[in-house]
Amino acid sequence: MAIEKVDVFVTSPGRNFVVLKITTTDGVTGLGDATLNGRELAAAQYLKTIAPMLIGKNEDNIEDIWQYLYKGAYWKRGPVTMAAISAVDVALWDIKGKKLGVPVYDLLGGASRTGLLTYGHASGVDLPSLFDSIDSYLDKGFKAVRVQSALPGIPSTYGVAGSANAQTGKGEKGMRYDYEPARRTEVPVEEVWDARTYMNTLPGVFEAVRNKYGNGIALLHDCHHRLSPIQAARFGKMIEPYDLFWMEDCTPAEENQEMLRVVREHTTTPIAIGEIINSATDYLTLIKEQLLDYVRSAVTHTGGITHMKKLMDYASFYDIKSGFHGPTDVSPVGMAANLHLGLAIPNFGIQEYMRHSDETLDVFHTSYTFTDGMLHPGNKPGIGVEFDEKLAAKFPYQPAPLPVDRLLDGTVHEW
Ligand code: GCO
Ligand code: MG
Repeated sequence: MAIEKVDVFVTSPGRNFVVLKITTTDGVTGLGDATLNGRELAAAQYLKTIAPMLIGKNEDNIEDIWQYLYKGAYWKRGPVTMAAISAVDVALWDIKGKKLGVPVYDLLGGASRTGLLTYGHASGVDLPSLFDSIDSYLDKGFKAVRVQSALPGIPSTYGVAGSANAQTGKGEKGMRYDYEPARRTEVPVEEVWDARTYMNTLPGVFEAVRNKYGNGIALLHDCHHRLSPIQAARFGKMIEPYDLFWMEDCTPAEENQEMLRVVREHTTTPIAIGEIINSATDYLTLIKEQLLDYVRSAVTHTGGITHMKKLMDYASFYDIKSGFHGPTDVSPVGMAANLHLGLAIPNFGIQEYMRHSDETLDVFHTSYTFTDGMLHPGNKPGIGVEFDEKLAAKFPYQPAPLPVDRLLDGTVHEW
């Protein structure tokens, strides 16, 4: 019983993914996800660097292997390191589940609920197209939707289907977008951002949505790190009447976490943050000072199930809940890992769900299910995802960096 083989794949069925496959001497295989959007090859190279260190290790010792990779690297944390460690960790949980014949959530303490409340991404270039988009999510059974809107005079806006750089899914007009890859090119596209236009527009959009749909549905919104602390504080206050489930990444407080104190002092709009935070230690202040309500990390980017479980257990003592990152740049393997963890922890909040494209799902065969607005990881042993290596080989990597943002005067801004 030992790790015999470690394979790293970079494939691009619709978008780029980094997949890890670990095979044991008994022939059991496990899958992990190390997709780092726009920097995929860096994560793949990290995995290739650590692959020989894994050979011969006992695959049962997940915690020990985690510590070996984390402490043994000396260079701790960081998105590339933590995505690579995550891939190994999830592959080992997958193997353990398969060996014991149980789904991973069972190994984490069992199911704490029957399914995971999920939110989809609604967006519009104007109110009618936004309403169409919300309707299409409600028709599909979603009970929670993220609402993003285009801004007058700004050609393309983050998260909006139909804006200049968004790639709208075929045959699903107004329903889905794959914002990333913004374009398959080596050099990022550039976009424009203006906070004044945004602050003048969005509260009216939420008001119109509440007037049309009432208070029964949960509404979420992603500010994508673009507001200054005082703008975020004001924005949170302005949107309080519309009762948002959360405002996400209202200010770039991943780096200077004290910035969130300013926001907290002024508004009761719940705060979600962390999709680019990649270690539990980077949450210590945020949690202890209760500067957030929802942890946005994904298992893929934050050291795997082992590390995220510790993070969420600590958060539970402060009644802080999960809102794991689930964009299409988290592969179906990473998504399944999110779902197993989310089903098991007591402090689950909500799960983001951007359905992967059909091309992606031809390569990754998933067993998670979506019913009535809820996701469930399924009951197959392990994480329940299979990877078609032959088909994956037909989709070679193509560079697709995330966009870069500039203010109206050309200054580079947070994207
Ligand atoms: C989200 C995110 C994504 C990220 C993307 C970057 O809330 O889903 O903000 O849209 O921008 O995952 O790779
Ligand atoms: Mg986000």
